[in-house]
Amino acid sequence: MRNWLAVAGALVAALATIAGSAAWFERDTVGWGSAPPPRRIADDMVFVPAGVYTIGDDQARQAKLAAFRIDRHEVTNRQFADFVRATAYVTTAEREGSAWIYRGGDADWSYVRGADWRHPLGPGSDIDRAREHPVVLVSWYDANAYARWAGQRLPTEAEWEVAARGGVPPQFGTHANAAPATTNVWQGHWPQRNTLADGFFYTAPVESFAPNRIGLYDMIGNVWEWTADAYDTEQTLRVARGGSWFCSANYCAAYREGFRGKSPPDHAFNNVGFRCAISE
Ligand SMILES: [Ca+2]
Ligand SMILES: [Ca+2]
Repeated sequence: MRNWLAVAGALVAALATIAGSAAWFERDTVGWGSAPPPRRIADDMVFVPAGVYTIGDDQARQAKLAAFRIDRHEVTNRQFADFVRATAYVTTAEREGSAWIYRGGDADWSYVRGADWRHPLGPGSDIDRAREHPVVLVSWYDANAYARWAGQRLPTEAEWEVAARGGVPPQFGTHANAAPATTNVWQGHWPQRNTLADGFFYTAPVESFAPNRIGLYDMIGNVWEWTADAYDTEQTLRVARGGSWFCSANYCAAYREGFRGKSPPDHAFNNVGFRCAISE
């Protein structure tokens, strides 16, 4: 099973050996679960004024938007835990008993029993030291359930892109394939090498990197973010945006504002999360 959000060229998935996986986990100590210095994360939102904005990846299109606010950072494990505590919500992955995780090596994505938002690397993993990391292994339905509880909603695809661009119109025909230096993506050639130049193999605590021009963190990288919209008229896939820690230049150069990722709404991956928006 390919991660729909990995996009990029075909690659035959081969099962990683146990030894191979172990080696990758060893190198991961700097990434998933590393304890960030204690700091207070403000869960506020950023205002985006009404307007007609130019967006698009290869081609300009106009998006007419009403004013809205969007979360400054991806929804964290701490926030999602508050939701689950208040509602006893059970996620899609918990109901199904399995979810999609990447365990290093060239096995691509594995449907792992016991993987869910509390166990983002499967059984034996936890989020004890990852309260301020983005929640992962949440389906599109889970993201919507959280948003409803919070009195919010998922941003539309256009809202997400306008916010990510932060007022800078797209420059067409200038896609840089190289990984951006100021966000959590995959540096090096996937899958053989992750240089960890950004310090993280998996997720980073939100707000670990500089914000964009309007104060939004991790719009690009860290985790893909579900949006409200269907990918096309077939309505079977939902759009996610921004790329993730899994995106490398050779496999998934999706770490840009205009790139349209897609995934079935009931799939949960450990590189996909979300943030919320609210209409003014
Ligand atoms: Ca990284
Ligand atoms: Ca992100």
